[in-house]
Parts: sequence; structure tokens; C-alpha cells
Amino acid sequence: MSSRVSLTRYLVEQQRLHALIPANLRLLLEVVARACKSICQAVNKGALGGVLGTAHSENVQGEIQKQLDIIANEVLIEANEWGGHLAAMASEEMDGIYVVPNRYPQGEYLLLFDPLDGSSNVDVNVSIGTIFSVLKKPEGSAGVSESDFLQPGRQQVAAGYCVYGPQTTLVLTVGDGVAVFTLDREQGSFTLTQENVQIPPDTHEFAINMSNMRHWDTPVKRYIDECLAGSDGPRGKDFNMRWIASMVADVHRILTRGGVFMYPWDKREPDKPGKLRLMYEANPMSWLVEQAGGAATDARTRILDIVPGKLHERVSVVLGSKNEVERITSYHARL
Ligand code: AHM
Ligand code: MG
Repeated sequence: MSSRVSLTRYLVEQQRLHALIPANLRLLLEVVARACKSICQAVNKGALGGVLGTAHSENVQGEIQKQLDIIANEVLIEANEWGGHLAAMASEEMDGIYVVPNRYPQGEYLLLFDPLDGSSNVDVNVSIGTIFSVLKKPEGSAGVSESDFLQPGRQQVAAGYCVYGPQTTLVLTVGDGVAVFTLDREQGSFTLTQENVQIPPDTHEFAINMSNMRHWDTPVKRYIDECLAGSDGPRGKDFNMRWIASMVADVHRILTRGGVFMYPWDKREPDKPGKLRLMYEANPMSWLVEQAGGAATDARTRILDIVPGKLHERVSVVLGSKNEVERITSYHARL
């Protein structure tokens, strides 16, 4: 058992080796992990906890909130507000930023999260998860405001997700590769189960919501048509398709065995750049994927270079195995 590495030990040793995890960032990551354990318990109770179903409210994006969306959001806020490591938080489930109350010390970090991604899957018992991104509050700014959050994803200092599936798995990067921790339910602790995750550059698996096909832009349709043509088509090989409708679960599969995930702009809502949110969905996932040797673009440019204009900004997403992402991006460039 002595060879088991807990999340705490991993963070301490990474700081010793690479100096990327100062004490307050370690505290932040441990608190987020603890909050994920609480969310996991609420998710696991399901109908027994009386937590399934809608909350009969809408979030700022006009989406119907599930009871578990609200519970997960509260768990993350309550866990993080008192530690002195944060200046403010932002969430898919809150209109504006949540500034750490005056009764607690203010820290130097900003935390963004999607408390329960894929929550349309909650009631049907399919994997869902929590996505998070950590930024540093810009130096010299007095107080904290929404504009402090509007930094490109390449400035993240930590990012990760926790997937609540057959196993509960926390996946983390601080800019030195991707590490995976599995929740040991008996011990109640996250244990390191994989380091240096690598996404193979080539794949024969794609993930997209095919029901939107008639709304896609020409390059997206071309790419998928070529995949579907299989060994008889220009790609000369057969492709497989997966779509879980939980970004965490789809990205976790890609980190595990490769693949490409797309949620592109489409003609249903032409004024919106895409469905997924840049700051607490696309940015953390893009950094994880890049850290694992993959690539992530909005079909034209690197997602991590996009400077957000607002907190809940949406973006088109293409991420995963590098050669496929580059191919899809090049199809768009030729337009
Ligand atoms: P959510 O954050 O409200 O759960 O929405 C994001 C989810 C992603 O996890 C997933 O990739 C996508 O929405 C699925 O969308 P669709 O139902 O259009 O297939
Ligand atoms: Mg989401």
C-alpha cells in the first residue's frame, strides 16, 4: 500500500519537482477534489436522495436547471469561499461572478466551473462530471471584477474535471502533463492511477451529435462524410462513432484511447459561435488535451489563444487526436 500516491502527496511532490503548485494552489485543488467527492455522493444517491429531476429554474444561458446542477454549484461555493485562496468564482449556473465575502480573506486565484456538466444525463444514470479552470487574478487590480476573469485559456494555472461514472475519476493538469486519480470509495481518497497521459495523434473514432447534421457548415459535413465513407472513401479506413452528450465523458474517452470531439457552430443559432462555453468548458478541456499531446481549436484558431469578451462566451469546439483536429481545421481554412 505504501506505493499508493494520494492526491495530496502528488501535489506536494510536483511542487518539489517543478514548483508549479504553491501552497494556496494546492489548497485550492484539494478543496475542489473534496467538493467533487461530495457532489459524487449526491449524484450516487440518485432517487434515494430525492435529487433527480428539474429545479424548475433557468440559468443565465436559458437552460432548465436540474436540482443537482444547483446542489453541485452550492457545494463548490461553500467548499471554496472560506479558505483564503480565492478572490472570486464564476460558474455556468450563476449570472455574474461570486466574490469571496468580506468575512473571509481574499486570495490570489480565480476559480471557474461547470458544476455538473452533461446534466441532461443525470436522470438516466449516464456519466456526468464537474469541469474546473483556475486563473490568477491580474496583479495590481484593486478588488475583483468580471474583467479579471477575461483571460485567454493559455493563462490557466490549473484545470481539470471529475467524471462521475462507473468509477469516479479526477483528471488534472498544472501545465506539466496530465495525471489521473481514481476515487477509492473505501478510503475516501483520490489515488494516482495514471501519469503522463498521451492521446494518440491518429484515430478512427469521432464524437459529434449527428442529429444536427443538416445544420452543419460545409467543412464539418465534408469531414464527417469522409469518415462515414470508411474504407471505400478518401480516408481509406473505417470510423467508429460515440456521442455520450456529456463532454466530460467524451473527453475522458479521448484522453484514454484517442478520438476527436466536435461541437461546431451550426445554423440553428447562427449568431452564437457554438453551444459550449469557452471559459469553464472549452478552456480547461483544451488545456488538458494539449497537455496530453492532442490539439484543440474552434475549427480555425487555437482555443487557448482566444481572448474572452464575456464570462459566458460560447465557442465552437474541435479537440482530440492532433492529426484529426489539424485536418478539420484545415478544411475550414480553405473556405
Ligand atoms: P451542460 O453544461 O448544460 O450539461 O451542456 C453541455 C453538454 C456537453 O456536456 C455535451 O457535450 C453537450 O452539452 C451535449 O449537447 P447535445 O445535447 O446538443 O448533444
Ligand atoms: Mg456543461
